[in-house]
Amino acid sequence: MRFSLRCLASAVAAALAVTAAAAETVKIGAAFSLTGNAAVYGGQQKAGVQLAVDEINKSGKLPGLTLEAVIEDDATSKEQGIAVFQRFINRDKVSAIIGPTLSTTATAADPVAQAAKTPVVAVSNTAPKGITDIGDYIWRVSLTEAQVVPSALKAARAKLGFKNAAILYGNDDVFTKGGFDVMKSSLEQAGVPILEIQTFATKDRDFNAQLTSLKAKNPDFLMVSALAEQAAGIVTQARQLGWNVPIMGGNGFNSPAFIKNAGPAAEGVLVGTAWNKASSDPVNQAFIAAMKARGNDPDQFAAQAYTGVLVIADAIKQSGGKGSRDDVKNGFSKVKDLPTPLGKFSFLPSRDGDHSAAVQVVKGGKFEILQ
Ligand code: 1QQ
Repeated sequence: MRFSLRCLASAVAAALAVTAAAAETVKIGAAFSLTGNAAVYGGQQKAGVQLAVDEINKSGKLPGLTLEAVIEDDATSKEQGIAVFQRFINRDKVSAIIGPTLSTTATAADPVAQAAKTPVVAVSNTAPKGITDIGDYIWRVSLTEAQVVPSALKAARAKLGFKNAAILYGNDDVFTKGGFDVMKSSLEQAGVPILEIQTFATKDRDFNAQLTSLKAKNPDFLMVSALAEQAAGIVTQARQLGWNVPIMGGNGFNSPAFIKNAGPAAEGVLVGTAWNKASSDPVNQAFIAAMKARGNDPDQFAAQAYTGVLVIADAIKQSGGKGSRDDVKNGFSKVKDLPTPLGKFSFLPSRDGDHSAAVQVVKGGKFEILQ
């Protein structure tokens, strides 16, 4: 009796060991701004990652592997971004990291991952320079401002026919500064004279001095490079000054939180986007339906974060389905025309993402794709 019980116990133990081996866990760390100035983006990003992980685990796409997302708050801060990356690398032994939310945070945290040979997938960093050039472990799903703004500007000009422009931008943030550089060069290349350029700092909430000065030059078009919270303040204060100039924002405007905070002042504001929410592609439609079923109306940031997980899963598959850090990194270059809510996704030799972009306009309190 005792012998057979022991037999049973060891049989159970063996079975458990087989089960454990059959479902090895691959951890993905996700560092998002859940608090602080960029918190409007982080909640959507978190929901996107969770949905993708659940779907991949259910799909059997990675036989023998279970993905696990470890999601932490980067608090919209460089210091916290570094601390979270260190925990992911040393404590959680993640196979890859998604995030952090802001380019500014990434310039501080990504070098930590690069030094530890831990692959990073940026899903919302859009500063053209200073992200993927950190090193060969840093990859990016999010289109840069250089990939989105020039065509968005062209579409806006075709619609509005403006003859000159002005720019307002935040000069102490890597994304808002990088976005400004692209706006300036795009206007110059399009032969649109820039009548005035004004700046602000991330902590600013009163933009009346800059707006009054810009308004006095009477430009036909205003481009603004700002994070969502400042974007709402800028647009609201411009309209309060009685200035009805057409406004085009950079990627910071792509959050529904911008519309919510700006209210009616947001109407008509244009912004280039990496996610064509109106795309009838079944992958996009399934993504939207699945997010809505979870009570979450997705935005571009959710779609990009979701895509980040799909890209990591595909990289693991392409590299033989094991899921070590180097498997993930080596698999990235094999990701080709992957179906995602953003369209067919591949990486460029620069490790930046490659897929189509779109332009949206605020209409009736919602983003609508400009046709
Ligand atoms: C960046 C951005 C922000 C506007 C979005 C998170 O694009 O910091 O690069």
